[in-house]
Parts: sequence; C-alpha cells; structure tokens
Amino acid sequence: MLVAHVGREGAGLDRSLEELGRLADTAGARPAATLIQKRGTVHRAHYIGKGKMEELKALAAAVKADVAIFNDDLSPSQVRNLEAATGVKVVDRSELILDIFARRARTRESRLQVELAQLQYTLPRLTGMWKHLERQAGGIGTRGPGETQLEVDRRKVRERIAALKRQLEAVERERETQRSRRRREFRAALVGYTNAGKSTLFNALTRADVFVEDRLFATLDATTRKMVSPERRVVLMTDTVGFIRKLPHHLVASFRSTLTEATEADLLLHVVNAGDPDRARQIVAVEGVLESILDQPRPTVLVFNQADRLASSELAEGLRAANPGSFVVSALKGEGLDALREFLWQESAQRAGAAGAA
Ligand SMILES: Nc1nc2c(ncn2[C@@H]2O[C@H](COP(=O)(O)OP(=O)(O)OP(=O)(O)O)[C@@H](O)[C@H]2O)c(=O)[nH]1
Ligand SMILES: [Mg+2]
Repeated sequence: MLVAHVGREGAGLDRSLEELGRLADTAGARPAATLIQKRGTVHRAHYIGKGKMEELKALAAAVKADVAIFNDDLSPSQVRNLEAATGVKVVDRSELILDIFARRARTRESRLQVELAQLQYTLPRLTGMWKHLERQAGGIGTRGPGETQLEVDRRKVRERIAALKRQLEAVERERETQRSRRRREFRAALVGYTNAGKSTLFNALTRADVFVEDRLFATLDATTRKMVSPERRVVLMTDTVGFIRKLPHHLVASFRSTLTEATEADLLLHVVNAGDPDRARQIVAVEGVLESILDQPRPTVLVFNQADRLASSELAEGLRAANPGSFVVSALKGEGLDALREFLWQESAQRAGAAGAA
C-alpha cells in the first residue's frame, strides 16, 4: 500500500511528518509522497483547500498512492468529502494509531481495549460507509449484505461497546485485587514516548524478557517485575504502553486499566530517548498525556536513555546538569544503571522507613 502524507505547516513539521512516516510503516504502508498545507487555512468541509485537494488527487495518481494519511484528526464528513473528491482512501492520525494498536494487541485485555477504542471512533462515522464499517469492526456480525442499515449497525456497535465495557470492568476488578496486594511494596513505573527504550530498560533492570522492537508501540500491556536489592529492598517495576503526540483520546480512555498500573505508582521514571533530536517536544507530549491521566501529580524522575547515541560524554554531562535529579543511561549498553538502581533502593528504603514510623 502506498500512501501520501498530508501535513500542515507549523513548528516541528519535519519531525512530525517523519514520525507519521514511521507510524505508516508500522501499519504496513509505504510512504510515497508528502503534501504540505500552508498554515492557517482549515476548511470546514474538506480540511485542506480546494487547490490542495486537486494537488492531492494528481499527486496520488502520479505516485500510485491509494491512501492519503493526514497528520491531524479529521471530522467524519471531512473524510467523506475528501474521499469523494480525490478518489483515494483517507485516513487520519487517530485512525492510523488505532490501526497500529489493533495489529499490535496480543493479550485479551489489550484486544478488548483496542476494539472498544476503535468502535467508539467508528460510531459517529457510521453514515452509510458500509465498507468502512466492515473493515473497522470486522467480526462484530455486521458483515452481511442485509445488515447494512444504518440503524441496525449503530445498535450493534452500541451493544458491542456495552459488552466490551462489561468485560473490561471484570478484568479491571481482577487487576484491582492484584494491586491492593502490591500496595505495601514500593512501586515504580516506566513511562515515556513510544520507542524511547522503556522495555529495554525494564529488561536491563529486572532481567526480564519483555518484547523490544525498533518500531512504534511495541508494548501495549503492563508488565510488573520485582527487583530485590542485596539488602532485600524491594521495588515493583512496571513497564507499560508508550505515548505519542496527539494520542487518540478513545485510546487513553479505553487503556485506563493498563495505565492505572503506572498512574498509581509511587514513582514515575520518565524515559526519554536522549539521542532523538525531537526529545524536548516528546517530553512535553508525555507530560501532557500524564497530566490528562493522573488525578494528582506523581513524583517523577527523568531518565535520559540511549546515551550511547549521544556524540560525546560532554553532551551527557550537559543533560544531567540541565535537569537536576535526572539520570543518563544506556539500557542497551548497561551504562549508568547502577546509579539508577541505587536511587531506587534508597527511595524504597525511605518508603519502608515512613511506613515503619507510621
Ligand atoms: N542505541 C540504543 N538503542 C536502544 C537503547 N535502549 C533501547 N534501544 C532501542 O530502541 C528501540 C525501542 O526500544 P523499546 O525498549 O522497545 O522501546 P519502548 O519505549 O519500550 O517502546 P514502546 O513499547 O513502543 O513504547 C529498540 O530497537 C531498542 O533496541 C539504548 O540505550 N541505546
Ligand atoms: Mg515497550
């Protein structure tokens, strides 16, 4: 599948489009061309201007792209209008991310969560786009030719959404029981931008064997392992799903139970890819997602990972100096991990001390 990217001029557009390319690649599409819309012109009916739409149609034909991926979110009617005018399938950023999550989901819980998010995304878009529904919600029993009545489909989708919510509530109750058992221990969670190296760091710290890949959203679940120091200090470490700019809010909502593993931790380790030129913007994006899911701020420490990709040790020193209390590590090379472990043991000891005093 070839795709054309459509981005809007603005700060960080290059990086943002590069990221969109990686997202498309993760979803199995091959970027063929890029189209940029000038800043400040959002058309209500078709998002981009008429001239741009013509350009998109011609460009898609020239490079034989059958899908156009937009770097922003589009309204259901914008998608319909764009598809009618250009003759290519139009996918917006949220749909692309949902698609990746659907491909990546392995466990029962993550599958339920992704399906819920997809259906909630689809529901307002059910306006006679039958093919769209079949692709989006395959397996929900709306495939037959006799089933393509809008009302029937809407009812079925709503019923399925209700059923998924019930199943997820049951999973959540199970998790809650587990969590209340763990509450006595010191809990730390790895959070951060997708592909920052959270799972690699998790494996290095806990000697676990969590799936790692140089693609976006390798992890969609929460995994917890116990770390024990020689002095028998305990830290329960959790690795979980990564964040991204403009993470679809349906996903954030339906992944609540997975994210709770992180949001209830005593300490958050915010893992950053130190070698990424887009690092500062990624930190801001992660802080934004955290703010939207935390009911109260949690103690957070920055961990600059992938330090081996920094050109010099002076750069690493600079990072540490500019961010007091942060750590600079290479999870891959095992560098800087002793200091981080030492810090975790101290935090754990402090918590045990506080609990003993109480
Ligand atoms: N050079 C270098 N590469 C690293 C380091 N840590 C992780 N990586 C690589 O970065 C890529 C992503 O690593 P993951 O551990 O899967 O990243 P993640 O943050 O868990 O990603 P998601 O689960 O997708 O959110 C993999 O190719 C890792 O090998 C590091 O310290 N140095
Ligand atoms: Mg991961």
